[in-house]
Amino acid sequence: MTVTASARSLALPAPVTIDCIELRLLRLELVRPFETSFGRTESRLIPLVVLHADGLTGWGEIVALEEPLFNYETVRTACVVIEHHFAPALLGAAFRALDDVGVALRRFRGHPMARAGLELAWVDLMARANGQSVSQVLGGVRARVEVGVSLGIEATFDALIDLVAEHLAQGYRRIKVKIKPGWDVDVLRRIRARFPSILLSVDANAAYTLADADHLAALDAYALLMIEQPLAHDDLVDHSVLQGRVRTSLCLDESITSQRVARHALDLGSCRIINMKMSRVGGYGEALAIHDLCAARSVPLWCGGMLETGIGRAHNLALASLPGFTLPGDISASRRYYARDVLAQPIEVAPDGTVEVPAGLGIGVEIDTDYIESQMVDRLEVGRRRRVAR
Ligand code: OSB
Ligand code: MG
Repeated sequence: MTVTASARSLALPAPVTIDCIELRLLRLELVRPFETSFGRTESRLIPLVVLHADGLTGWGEIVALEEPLFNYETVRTACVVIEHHFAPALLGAAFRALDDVGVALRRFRGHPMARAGLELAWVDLMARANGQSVSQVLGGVRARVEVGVSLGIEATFDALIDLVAEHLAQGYRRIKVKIKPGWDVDVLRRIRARFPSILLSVDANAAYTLADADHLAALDAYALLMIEQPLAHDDLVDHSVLQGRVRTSLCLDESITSQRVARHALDLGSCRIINMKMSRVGGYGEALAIHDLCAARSVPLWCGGMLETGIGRAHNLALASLPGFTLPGDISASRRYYARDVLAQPIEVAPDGTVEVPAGLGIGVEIDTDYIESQMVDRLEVGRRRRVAR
């Protein structure tokens, strides 16, 4: 399957002018704390992006954590860089093509999650204005995508085993467990004793060093689909050495920050699988470039997650409908993380472990603006919203 160039080069019939950029900051509690090697998250502070252009609206989400634990960004740095740098570069500009927002921000360095929040909102707006779904605009080829679930570090082995069983019963097609030194081999031994043949992977979030190579090679005994980001968040070279010493495929998450870095990682043999997070690479433009690179080289690709609300999740579903996504993504049901999502209809996982790609306009989901309003703790508006009668 190939993605047609016409889908990608799609542009609005006439340019629209971005007149206002809103950040609506929500505080949402997680249904249970999520612990990784870098820390424990109990609730999230989430800036939703609302882009306004000539009476049209688009929605995006910023997934930065409150502290710089995953990458260097935080909720606050994202808000500051948008308010003072990114928004002024977009307001008043006339845009029509898919990559116009990305191109307008190209001269700025870094801050991919802030950048992605804006780009996501723009692509939603553009698809809506064009009467299409984001999946259609991108050249998506699937109506449903296969999903797995990411399970955090728990207080006891039994608690984790129960969660694995619960999520398998819900249909999830792949289980990923978070690991760190002291919570790895024993966990896998117990999971494999109970579930010998499930699709299983681990994610270390950069908790090990090359000095742990022999220890990590012991994970080869558990028939893992992959070991995700075992070494430093910005490393490629040590991962390449490690890949030479373990049989299990390495997958990079934190380290893959652009198409160029992805190419370097593949050329160096630093990984055999790539985790795609649009927010980590700066949005749709860079994500599509990485998708095309992986597709051209037959490198397995899957869509990662950052505890998104339904808005970020809907964007991830649209992206994961592209042909190059060949492994189940970390795109779980709304209820995996939130008792109540920001959507009128929560995202659900079917018993066969798939999620429907929303087919409505834009990201294709109905946004519950009243609920968003009720959970809002702060709001930032740059530019002036024009009242357009339509
Ligand atoms: O490394 O994939 C990760 C969540 C927050 C930060 C980093 C990661 C994760 C997850 C959860 O693993 C993915 C999800 O279900 O959204
Ligand atoms: Mg990861």
